[in-house]
Amino acid sequence: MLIWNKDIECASRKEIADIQWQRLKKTVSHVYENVPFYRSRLDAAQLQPEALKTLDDFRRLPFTTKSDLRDNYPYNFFAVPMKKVVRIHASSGTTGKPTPVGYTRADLEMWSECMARLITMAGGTSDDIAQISFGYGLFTGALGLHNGLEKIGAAVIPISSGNTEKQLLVMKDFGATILVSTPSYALYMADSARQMGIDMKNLKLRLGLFGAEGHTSQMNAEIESRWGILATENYGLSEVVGPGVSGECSCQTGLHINEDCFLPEIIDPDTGRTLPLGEEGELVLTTLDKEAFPLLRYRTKDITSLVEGQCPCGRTSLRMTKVKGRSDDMLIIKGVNVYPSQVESVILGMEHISPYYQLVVSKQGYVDVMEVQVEINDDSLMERYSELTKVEGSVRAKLHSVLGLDCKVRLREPGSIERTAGKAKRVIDNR
Ligand code: DLL
Repeated sequence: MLIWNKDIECASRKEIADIQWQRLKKTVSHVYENVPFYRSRLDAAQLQPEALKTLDDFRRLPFTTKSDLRDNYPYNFFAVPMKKVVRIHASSGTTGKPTPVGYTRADLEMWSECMARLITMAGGTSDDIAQISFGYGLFTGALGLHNGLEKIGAAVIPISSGNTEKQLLVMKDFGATILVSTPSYALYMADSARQMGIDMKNLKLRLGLFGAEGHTSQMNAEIESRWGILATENYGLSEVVGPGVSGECSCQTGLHINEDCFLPEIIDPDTGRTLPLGEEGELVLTTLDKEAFPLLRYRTKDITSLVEGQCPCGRTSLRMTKVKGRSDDMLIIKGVNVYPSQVESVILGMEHISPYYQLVVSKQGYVDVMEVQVEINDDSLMERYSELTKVEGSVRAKLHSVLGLDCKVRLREPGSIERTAGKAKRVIDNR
């Protein structure tokens, strides 16, 4: 199995901690000198750079949140003069203004190094032809993978997202071996391929590099079986770098974190208290090797846990488990906490149900009500009322037994839930 950067990816825990400590000191001095926001925060906490004595002291640093970035819109978090910035992306905020993030030439090099490691660990090589079906633009997904794939010597097809028929034609005729997209778009493309009568056996596709949204292992298995490929996932966020924070190797034992560049920790999202290794909570990341847009203890809002121990692939890095959801996507229905991913794991693989779903949340009086809308996979069922009732009942019963929650279920016709070429919208909140 190929390893892109063995010295780092297979380093001992002590070696990694030493690198992290050296880089942390540098980062804290850099932001103290160049970002007024951090200078005043660190002064207020009496944490001038020289106050940090060991790596563990990073837990005393103040958190950074999305709203801090918004308050400093557009460029007050940039730690270098614009003269040194060579790229600007922005986070895909669904509301309000996008948050710009900047990269120096060295940042772009670090980013593609991180991507090269993740692509190689998933099994990508210079023999591959990679179709990038993420939207190019302010979104970091497309160019992040693009640069990493070129770095390892793969041939990149920068087709961007949308126009699914053309995607499939190009995939077949150009002989793409790797697909880069969101998992939900990969699923939709597989459906479209079936409708177009494309036989997957005539495609050369062998590997998926999926990311930018959460999906359950059940959904991953569904994508793997429809395409007949190995589907791996990678994780990241624009504020911290874009894709490149972590990714799965072909053993699929969790997402290896590029720990020499991103220092991870898990906190209790309510109290901010650091949680022990293995416990589930909010991922917080400190960048260790960024010039233009360094961040201290950035609260990602993503819920996951950290796993240590050597992976069968030989890498020694901490891994994160699949992201369960975002803390702000968690619904509280009749006092029960529900993540969309839990609903996904319940409905995936159920008879007559296709893997498309949406949760519609509304208020009835003072109570939050959740309707789970799922698509049936067989048109003819729509005419058989008694069978429909049976299917609906079994979905409701399964949701009840797994989530401990009685929710409304609405069966929808095949193809009626919106498909997207980007990130799927799982929750419609009408409250
Ligand atoms: O989605 C960066 C990215 C692009 C990662 C392509 C991987 C592949 P943003 O648009 O800023 O950046 O959105 C970041 O997306 O905080 C997570 O909530 C979610 N996310 C990204 N990757 C995963 C993943 C990119 N593998 C936000 N699993 C993050 C679950 C993910 N959620």
